[in-house]
Order: sequence, then C-alpha cells, then structure tokens
Amino acid sequence: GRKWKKVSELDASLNGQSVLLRGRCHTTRGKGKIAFLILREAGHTVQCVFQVEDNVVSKGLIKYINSLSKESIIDVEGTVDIPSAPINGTTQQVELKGRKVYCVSKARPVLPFNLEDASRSEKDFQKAEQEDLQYVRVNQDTRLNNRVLDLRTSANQAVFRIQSYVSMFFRQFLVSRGFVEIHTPKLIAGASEGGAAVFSLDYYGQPACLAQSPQLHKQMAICADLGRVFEIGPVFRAENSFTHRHLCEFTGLDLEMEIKEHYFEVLDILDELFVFVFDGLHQHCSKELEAINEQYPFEPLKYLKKTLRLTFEEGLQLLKDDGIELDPFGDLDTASERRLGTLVKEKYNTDFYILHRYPLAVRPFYTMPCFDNPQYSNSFDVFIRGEEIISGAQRVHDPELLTSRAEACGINVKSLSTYIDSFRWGAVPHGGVGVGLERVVMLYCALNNIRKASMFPRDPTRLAP
Ligand code: ATP
Ligand code: AMO
Repeated sequence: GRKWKKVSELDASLNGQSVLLRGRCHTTRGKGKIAFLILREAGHTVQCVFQVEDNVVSKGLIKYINSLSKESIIDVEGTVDIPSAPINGTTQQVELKGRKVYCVSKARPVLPFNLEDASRSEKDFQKAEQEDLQYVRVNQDTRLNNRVLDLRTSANQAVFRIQSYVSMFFRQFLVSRGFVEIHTPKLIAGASEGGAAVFSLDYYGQPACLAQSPQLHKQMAICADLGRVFEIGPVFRAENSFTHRHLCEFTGLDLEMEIKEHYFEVLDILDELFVFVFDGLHQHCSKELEAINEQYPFEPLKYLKKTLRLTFEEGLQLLKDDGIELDPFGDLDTASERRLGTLVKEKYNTDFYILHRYPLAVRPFYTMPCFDNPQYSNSFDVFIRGEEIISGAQRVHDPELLTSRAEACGINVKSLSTYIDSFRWGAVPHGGVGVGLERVVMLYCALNNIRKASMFPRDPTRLAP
C-alpha cells in the first residue's frame, strides 16, 4: 500500500515517482493514440495522460478510458510528471503519465447533472455568454434533490470542511477554558423560545416537543454545579417560511457559564472564542477558502482583535443619523440589521460586532432585566455582515421572578415546572449564548443561502434527502 497517494498530495516533489490513485472519473477526452482523464478526489483534480506505447498502454486501454462513465470510481497507476505548459482547470499543477486503469465502481451513464456545470461561477457564466457557449445552470432544488452529487463540487467539499473546523475550534477553545461538554434531551415537555415555532409530538399520550434550544437544560446544568458547559447539537424550529437564513433544523453551538459580577464576562469569552475561530480558519483553511472563492467570490471577513461592542441605543442612534427612526423598545427588522451592519463597517471597519442591552420586551422570558433600568436587559446579539449569528444573555436566577416573567410572556408555566424548581435550591448567577453553526459558515463565507451551509437542509417542504 505504499504507492497510494491522495490527489491533493500530488506536487512537483513527487516528480518521476510511480503512484497509485483512487478517485472519480471527472472527465475524459481524446481519440486515437491519446486520452486525457481528469481524476477527482474530494474536490481536488489531476490530469492523467495516457499515450499508446508498446507493452505499456494499448489502443484498447485508450478506448476503455473513453468509455468510462463520469463519476465512476477508478484506480489509476502512473508516474508523476511536470508538464511543459501550465494546466488549466485542474487543482494540481503536476500531471500523471498513466499506465493502468481499473474501474472499482461504475456510475450510471446519465447523471441528474454534470459536476462541471454544478461547479461554475457567475464569472464563468458571463464569459460563456460573451463567447456564445451554452452552459447549463443547475438550480438549487435540483442540487438539493441530488445533494450527494452536489456535495462533490470543490466549493461544497470546502464548505463542510470549514463547518467541521468551526465546531472543532469551538470545542477546543471552550475545553481549554474549563467548559464541560454536555448533551441535553431533544424530546422535552414544552417550548423555551416562544410557542409558535415548535414541533409538537405525542410522547406516550403526553404532549411533548422537539427542543427549540438546549436553553432550559444547559441552565439546569449550571444549577447542578457544572460551572461552565457547552453543547453542539441539533435545534428544531417550526419556521413556516422560506428565508435565506432560517432552517427547520440546525446545529446549535451553545454555552452557559457562571458569572460573578457582569454579563460582560460572557462577552469576554465570546470575544476570545470567535477571534480563535476566525484566526484558526485563516490559518488552517486557506485551500478551502480559495475553493469557495473560485465559485462564490467573497470579501474576507474583517474583524477586530477586541470585538466592537455597541449598546442597542447606540445602534439605534447610528440608524437615526442615517435617517432610519425606529421604536426605541422594539426589535430591529432584517433590513435595519443589514443597514446597521453597513454603517458599522463604514465607521469601525469590522464585519463582526456585538449589540447589547436590548429592550427587555423583545427578549425571551428567561432574560435578566438591567439592574439600572428594567426596560432594558442584560442581553446581546452578535452579527456578521449585518446578520445575526448569536443570541445570548444573563439569565434570571430567581424562581419567583422567572415565574412572573414566563407568565408575562404568555408561556405555559406548567410545562416549565421542573426547570423553575431547579432554581429553588440555590442558583448561581449565570449567562450564556446560542450560536447557529450554519449561519456562522454562511456569513463567514458570505454565501447567499443557509441551505448551502447545511449538508441536508430541512425547510417546510424538504424532508428528503
Ligand atoms: P432568532 O431566532 O435568534 O431570533 P432570527 O434571526 O430569526 O433569530 P428574530 O429576532 O427571530 O431573529 O428575527 C429577526 C427578524 O427576522 C424579524 O424581525 C423578522 O423580520 C425576520 N424573521 C424572523 N423569523 C422569520 C421567519 N421565520 N420568517 C421570516 N422572517 C423572519
Ligand atoms: P436564538 O433563538 O436567537 O437564541 O437562536 C440562537 C442562534 O441560532 C441560530 N438560529 C437559526 N439558524 C438557522 N435556522 C433557524 N431557524 C435559526 N433560528 C436561530 C441563529 C441564532 O442567533 N436560547 C437562545 C440562546 C441563548 O440565549 O443562549 C436561543 O435559542 O444563529
């Protein structure tokens, strides 16, 4: 097995060496005495050249190569070679002088779409128009209906590797700061974030729902003296609409921690955590970011070493100076959030910032009111490029206040009784945040739709694949 190499490993240092590769038949072309086969493995491509030569490559082999169906899994043996002219359209700059080909698994000859078509950028389409070429566009539904095929493009390979890095960095950083990883139940008795967006179900005759957030149980873990906890797990929201940033199931990156004096202790952790994540992506994912940029060009994320913190009031003032007057105790709508993102970028040169001290009325019942002015709350949202990726707050840890806040918000207190009871045996002040993993990836890479950052997205009309 020593000869096996990955396509991504092929470079000039291997010049002249004999290697064995396994990948997909991306394209083939050629006739007579020569065949060009582009072999693709996990988004990386290399050109393999087969030329008829006595006792090495037969005419029959050339014919066989030309008959291979696209996407078939094949093994290729050959010698690494530095070509005389640079190769267009492959990720590897060396080529392979092929000797043998073996088909491991045949793909059907007719595919739902061509990977080449699915990999084109807007720029490719514009160029094609000028040159009068007819390129096929693969629309989002076709891609999602055949997601396994769609995921094979270089950009998609990169997106899900980046997603993996984001959760790895999240875990790495929090573990280094003494956080304990937990797993909370997803089958629970009631809503935590408001009743409308909940998937209800029957639990042996008892009404139940899919957890809208680990909110209640991560707080209970704090009441149980775990000190600092985090979870990476599924979150379910019955969002009966089609926006570019809402899914019915997403991956929540949650944390919850004791605080001594101020909710800024949570913001301090958040600051360091996200600088760690963004620096990590920059350091470890340059190839992936390049691959995404090829198909979906974007401006790299601008962020500060110390994240900008604005109060909600300061945010409203920026909008007001721009001619947008909003209710001082209402929520920001999507358009003003976007506009604020642009204004903040102009003024502070950052795409990433925190807005805190939200009006209490627009936050969930468990949010701690501000001590100096209970119309505001010890809460915050965090934005990338003018869109929310994180919500968080200090929590109410007094069971009586918690009960009255839940009632005031129209929440069924009965379904919360074991949660509220956990604060009756002594409860330490605490706060935490919930991050949407798909939103982080979508907005970090400036993708235009959250479905691109979800491997098998769920929306009201999509339950498969
Ligand atoms: P979160 O669930 O954390 O609150 P969010 O991004 O959905 O995240 P919201 O505060 O719910 O934030 O909503 C912000 C704005 O997004 C709302 O004012 C509304 O304009 C829009 N919005 C929220 N949910 C939906 C939805 N399901 N469909 C369409 N628009 C929505
Ligand atoms: P919130 O409801 O703001 O807060 O959710 C936290 C984060 O989850 C992401 N998010 C979504 N992502 C995709 N599709 C959706 N439908 C969707 N809804 C939310 C967003 C959002 O910022 N319990 C609190 C968190 C806390 O206070 O700890 C909560 O759930 O990125």
